[in-house]
Amino acid sequence: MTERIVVVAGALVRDGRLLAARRSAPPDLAGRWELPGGKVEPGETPERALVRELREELGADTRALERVPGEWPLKPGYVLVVWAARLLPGSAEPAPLEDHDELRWLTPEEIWDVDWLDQDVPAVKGALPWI
Ligand code: 9L3
Ligand code: MG
Repeated sequence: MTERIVVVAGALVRDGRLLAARRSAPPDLAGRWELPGGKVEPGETPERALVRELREELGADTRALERVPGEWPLKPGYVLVVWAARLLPGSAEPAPLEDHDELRWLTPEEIWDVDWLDQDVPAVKGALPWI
């Protein structure tokens, strides 16, 4: 049986800006930018996985709003899906606590100023209508 691991990432939007996170690990991905997130665990919904991952990685409390249509292949056996998300009122300001070393809130004009991971490029394009 072929296992298919779903990686969920968040298009976290605030005041017309999209949060981009620069990876600090693993070495082959370090320095590249992504929509933050991670693997969905067995028995977990993608929405819950996203909220958990953004809490772990950014220290922020978020809500998954809507699935961004599409899915994008990562390494073999892994697929990327994206949800639009927002910060909950009273959440701490997102910070690069784990796996990232810099965050940027990008305006639509700045979206392509950062070096996105290859697989995140189509995912970010898909998320543009939410910004
Ligand atoms: N990945 C790619 N784009 C993303 C995310 C969140 C993850 N926006 C890739 C990087 C790793 C794998 O998926 O190869 C698992 O991600 P993580 O658990 O290391 O964040
Ligand atoms: Mg992650």
